Parts: sequence; structure tokens; C-alpha cells
Amino acid sequence: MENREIKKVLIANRGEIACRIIWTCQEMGIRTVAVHSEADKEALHVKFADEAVCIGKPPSSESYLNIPAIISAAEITNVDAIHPGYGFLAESSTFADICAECNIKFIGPKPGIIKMMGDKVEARRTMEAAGVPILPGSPDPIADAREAQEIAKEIGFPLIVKAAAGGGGRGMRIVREEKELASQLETAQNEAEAAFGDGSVYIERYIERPRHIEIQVLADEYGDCIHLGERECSIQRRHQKLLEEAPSPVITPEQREKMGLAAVKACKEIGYSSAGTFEFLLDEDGSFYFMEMNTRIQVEHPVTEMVTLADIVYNQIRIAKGETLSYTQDEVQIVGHSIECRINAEDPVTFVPSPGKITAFNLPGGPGVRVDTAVYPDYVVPPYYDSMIAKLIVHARTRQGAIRRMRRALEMMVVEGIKTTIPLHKRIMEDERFQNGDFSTKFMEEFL
Ligand code: MV4
Repeated sequence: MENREIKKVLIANRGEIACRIIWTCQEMGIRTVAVHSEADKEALHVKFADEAVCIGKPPSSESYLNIPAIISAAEITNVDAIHPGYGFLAESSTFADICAECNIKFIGPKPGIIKMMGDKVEARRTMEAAGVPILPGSPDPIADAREAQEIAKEIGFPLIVKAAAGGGGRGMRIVREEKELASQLETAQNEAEAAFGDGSVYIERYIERPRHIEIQVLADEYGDCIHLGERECSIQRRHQKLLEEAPSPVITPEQREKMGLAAVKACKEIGYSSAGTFEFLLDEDGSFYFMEMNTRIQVEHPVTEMVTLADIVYNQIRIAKGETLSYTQDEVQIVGHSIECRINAEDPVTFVPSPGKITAFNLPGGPGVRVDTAVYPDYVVPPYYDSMIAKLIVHARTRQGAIRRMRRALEMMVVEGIKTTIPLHKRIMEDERFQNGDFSTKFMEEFL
């Protein structure tokens, strides 16, 4: 196999994921370069990297999203590769293209694939062609109200209008009856135009109480691909996930194999390489439908790592080096149960961000507890970025054991000086419907 040398990696990110990437690089003997904004001089990723480069002012647009500044830092430090983490430039095909032009390996799939998956209409069409189940809907962007009415006649109501350039729930409109269709279509188009500069929308049959289930895949550059099972991500609020678990309490081994095989087959057909995630909607009758594909490492990747013993960042780097996958599908086993609680610097009732100084801090430990974080005592959480300050992850033999372990770990986690979502997670762990695995994406609407 043709191998690319990766001796030094620049991490184009901050916070816990930058630290997470550094941990694996260190284990692999790869040197690391941190980039940081002026607000992040005291950030942990800066302290743990071998080198650090300041790339601009505190706002993301002037630092972590500043492509020329990041490429300059990569050139000055002579790195072989850039790991983008999640968010920021992780799904920018433009950034991946520029990295390639500069002979820097972008740790992720090919730019053309990132671009294709960014267009939700094209992603849907591609998945349908690859045999992945999709919901009945429009094969192309909707031209006008008349076309919308024709499609509605075929798929019925309720239906959902989604932005082609959207994702993560922005620019969606649910339509429950014919007489609302034209006006809701126009609203969705206007919102999409305002939010993304692209007013293209498409239509799908609406599932009332779905679960959000996603499949983690790993694919090398030679057409081999495996899946690492599913994550259950239904517990979310306003399209922000609050906690995730693996495996899903409702997915059977047969269902897992069916969803996994569909994802693997699709990866092979489109020439996908690197780690990736297939998001599915699971209907109450057990049917699953493709929603979106994420071409990056995800926030919730640790729950998969816990139940499979895989290091997903290690696999991303191996694949980027041009190596083959290090295990076969038969060697992947799901052992026990893992839950991740996202600890945000937010008011646990209003979800208003709560940046500031952490005056007291204690991390839980003990059997089956993992904490991915970049904060420490006396650290000042800056107001400029995402409010997630830690991920508390547990692993146990059973789901009930994992819930007990999470309750214990949440009790032992101390963060003072700022408000956090720890109290909210304690309440969710005590909820009977959560404990019974009896929930959908509507869980939080019914919980609060
Ligand atoms: C849907 C749906 C029901 N039916 N599509 C939300 C995020 C975006 N990726 C798509 N989303 C949804 N699409 C059809 N045809 C319900 C949602 C949805 C949702 C999906 C996953 C997790 C949380 C959600 C919360 C509200 C709506």
C-alpha cells in the first residue's frame, strides 16, 4: 500500500476535541500543532500541543474559520496533515480543497464527497441510488407551489419542507394540511435563502415520533469499509443533542446489521474514505430512513469507542496515511452500554449561556468513567464559542448499570462559578421513560 508519512498534525480546532485529537497523536508518536485565537491563550489544547500558533482575534470568523491564517500556520510549522475536528471547517469542501492544493493531507473524506453530502437533495438522491432507504418525497428542489401540491398528492400529509443547504434542523417547516402548503413552502424558501444564501427546498413525508439513530462507519482509501454499530441520539433540544448512548435501547442485532450493511454498501458505492456517520430516522414500526451523512468526527463518538474499544481518531489518521483498516467487520463486537452527557456552561432551565471563571472543579473517576474536557480549575470559559465544556462518558455491562454509573459520576462532578447542565442530566437519569428507553426526538418537549 502506498503510505503517506504523517509525522506532524495541525489541529484546526479548540476545546475538548482538540485535546482528544492530541491524546491519540501522542500515543501514535505524532507531533502536534495547536492553533488558537487571542481568547484561547490559556486553553488546554495550547498547553498540551508541541507547538502553538495564534491565528487571530476571538471571534471564530477571524480565527478558527480563517482559512488563510490556518494554512499559514500549517506552512510555518511544516505539518503533514490537518485534523479539523467537528464544527468550524470540518465540513468545508473549500478548506479540504485548499489543503490538497497546499500538499497538506486533510484528515477526512475527499472534498467532492464533503460537498455532495452538504447538499441534502443530492445526498438523498445518491443514497437512494445506493439502495439506502429514503422517505417518499421530491427527487429535486421544489420549483413552485404547483409542483409541491403534486408531490403532496402522492405522499400525503403531514409532510416536511427542508432546506437543501440546511442540516441540523435549520429551515424546516412541517405542513399538516393542503391549505397551508403554499404559504409554508414560501416561508421555508425565504428562511433558507436568508440562512444559507440558497432558497432550494425539498419535501419528505413527515414522521411524527421518530428516533434519531446514527451508524458510525470507517472506510479506507481502497474501498474497504466497516461499521461500528449505532448511537441513539434522540434526547435533544432545539436540534442540540443533550446526551447520547450506544447501543440504542431499541435496536436488535438484526436491525443493527441491516442498517450497518446499508451504510457500508453506500460508502463503497460512493468511494467514501475516513470516519463518517449515517443519520437515520427510525419510525415506530422499526423502519429506518436516511436523513443526512456527517463527514466528520462527531461530538458523541466516545460512546462508540467505549462499546467497541476502537479509537476513531486513530483510525482516521491511519486511513489518512493510506493504510488499510486495522480490523474486519467480524472483529467488531458491541460490549456493554455507554452513555455520554454533554456538560454545557448554560443555565439548566433556560439554556442561556453562562461563561466565566470556574472557581471549583472536580472530575469524577473510578470504574467505567471517561471525561473528555479542556477545562480546569480557575479556567475562564470564554463567551465566543460553543458552550460545551465537558463530556461525561460512562461504560457498564448493562444499560441500567450505565445509568447508575452516570448518576454517581454526575454527583461527583463539581463545577462552580458558572452554571452547567449537570442538574438537568441528573433529572433525565431519574426519568422513568428515559430509564425504560421509551422516548423519541420529542422527549425534551414532553419532559420540560
Ligand atoms: C425529519 C423529521 C421527521 N420526518 N424528517 C431534524 C434535524 C434534521 N436533520 C432533520 N430533522 C428531522 N427530520 C422527516 N421526514 C424529524 C426531524 C426532527 C429531528 C430529527 C432528529 C433529531 C431531533 C429532531 C427533532 C425535531 C425534528
